[in-house]
Amino acid sequence: MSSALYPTRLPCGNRVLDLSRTHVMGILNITPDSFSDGGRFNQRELGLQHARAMVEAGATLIDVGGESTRPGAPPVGVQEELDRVLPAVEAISRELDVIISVDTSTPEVITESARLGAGLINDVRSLRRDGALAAAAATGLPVCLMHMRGEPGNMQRDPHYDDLVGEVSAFLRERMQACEAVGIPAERILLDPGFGFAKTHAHNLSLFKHMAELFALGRPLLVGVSRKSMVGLALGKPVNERLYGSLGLAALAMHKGARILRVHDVPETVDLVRMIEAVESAE
Ligand code: 7PM
Repeated sequence: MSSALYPTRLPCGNRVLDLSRTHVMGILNITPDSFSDGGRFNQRELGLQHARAMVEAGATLIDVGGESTRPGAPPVGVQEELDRVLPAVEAISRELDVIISVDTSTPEVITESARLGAGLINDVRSLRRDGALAAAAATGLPVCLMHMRGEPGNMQRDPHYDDLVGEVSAFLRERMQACEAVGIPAERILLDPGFGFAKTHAHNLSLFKHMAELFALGRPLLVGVSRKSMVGLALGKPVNERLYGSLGLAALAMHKGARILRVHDVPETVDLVRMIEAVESAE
């Protein structure tokens, strides 16, 4: 399962990601509503502090996001997203030894983040927005393509699949081809099943169980399940009580061969990864 079929050295701007190992990607959400008194300077300091703590705890990537993908959330304007994301990218790039991933679908954010030191484009819309493919191609950076149907605003409206894994796989293959057509080669692509995006609870569980089938696409997988409804519904727990369930899924994703775990709880997940690595590297 974990003997990779792909090259293990992934250049991400001025850093290299070693895909022979499992990495923890820490989530950094930059939204004005996350702190009540949020002046921009204060926001920036808090964001940098949080990023620094995650890097010190062992995150090798920080995923910076300025647009809420929450179902029904109001869309964020381009300028507002730029104002949220770019200062964080700039500060993290200057201060910390980490690969910066930008969680965005917006061409202007892709272009400017790359200029300020981002190393990876993470787009829940798989570069389907106008201009996003060209913008990503021009950066020369790797991209993470994630499965989703529709838009965050309508994706949970009665999702249906005849062949869940087959349809997720076909979608990702089509997006890989769209990338290759604009000059983003397969070697620069990461894939993500998109847990919680246009999927029922049963879909999420089944897709997780059969995740390894997606390795037929020949690219490393990134998995984001941290604190998601998949955990909440299985355990009957609110978002602040989903740590242990999330860690269980992280261990299982790693066992199935996922290479990047996108999480909120970095120290706990890094311990988990290191523990599994200790066993798997034993004689
Ligand atoms: C509300 C709903 C808030 C959903 C936040 C979310 C992923 C991602 C997100 C993922 C990749 C969350 C999500 N999820 N990028 N961005 N994979 N590649 O729970 O699963 O963090 S946002």
